[in-house]
Amino acid sequence: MGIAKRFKIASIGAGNVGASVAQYCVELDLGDVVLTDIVEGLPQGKALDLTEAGPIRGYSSQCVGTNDYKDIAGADVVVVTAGLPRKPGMTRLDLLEKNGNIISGICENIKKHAPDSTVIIVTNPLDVMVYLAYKKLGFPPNRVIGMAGCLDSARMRSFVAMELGVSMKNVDTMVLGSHGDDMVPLPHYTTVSGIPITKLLPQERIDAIVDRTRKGGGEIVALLKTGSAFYAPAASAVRMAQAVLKDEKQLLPCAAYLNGQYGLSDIYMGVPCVLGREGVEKVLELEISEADTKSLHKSAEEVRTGIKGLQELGVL
Ligand code: A3D
Repeated sequence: MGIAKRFKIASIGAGNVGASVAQYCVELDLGDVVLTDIVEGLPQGKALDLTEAGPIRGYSSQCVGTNDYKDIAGADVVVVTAGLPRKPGMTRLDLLEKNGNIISGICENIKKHAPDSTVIIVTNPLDVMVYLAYKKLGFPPNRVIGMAGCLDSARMRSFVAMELGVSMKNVDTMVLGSHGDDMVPLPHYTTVSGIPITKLLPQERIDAIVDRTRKGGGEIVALLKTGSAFYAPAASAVRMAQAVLKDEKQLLPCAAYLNGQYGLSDIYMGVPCVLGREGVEKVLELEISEADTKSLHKSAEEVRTGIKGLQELGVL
């Protein structure tokens, strides 16, 4: 029997999402975690606290906290959550300049210390930040992935399950496009144990679920009042990290680099991806309606506006 490899995961940003990423990783015994932040003591304190939970929760993965990027050396997967979260009333594009500069600096360090890693970006505005990271890292596009569709589809799955009173595990769905109001949830690819939801719910309930999915991030922001969602975002990023580390060939919606698929090029957008050891190993081109194609292209326009914004600001 071969000896199992002990993976290393770097979680950059030890805030709400980053610390939850670390927690889910150790709970799943996915690998050892290096939690990194610019705030002194924050990653060290959270890492020590997680380590002390280990004997009770029964994991053997280790978590260390650091302010020094040298410690991410050898990471197999790097999850980037550093940046400012969206505040109530703030659009994702408001965050552009601030988070753009943060991502640029972090990419320099990833390039230097973990040049062979696969990078998962979570920082908003997601589709623009992952494109920026791809440009700054200079890695092949399959090794730079954005987390959004996985979260948006998890939200839609939970809303469908709540509506029908069935297990969330029975619901499957697909959400394309950018992470924001222009995302494209696909009810026609949403099923409950193989049954299309179009056979289970009237159109107006489906429309309401689609609308709630689009506004899912804002719903949590409005409830929390400070900060934004973190449990489901972290769980989604860890789902993706697991698919890469364990070479699972999982079909998940992720923000991937497009090179002509869906009629879009040189842009990151949410599309169905097969995730494995090589990162995005395949992008699936689904047959979608004319209206959905139109929404997808509208959503791409939003992303291009963000990219242009970064160029005008001199960040890209
Ligand atoms: P928060 O709890 O504020 O944590 C952010 C952390 O980043 C803080 O601890 C900061 O100190 C740290 N940080 C800032 N600059 C740097 C830097 N240069 N290097 C290292 N660490 C730094 O926020 P959060 O964890 O709630 O959210 C983090 C990001 O994820 C935000 O941009 C959110 O908008 C985004 N987010 C995206 C999604 C998606 O679905 C795409 C979901 C949830 C959150």
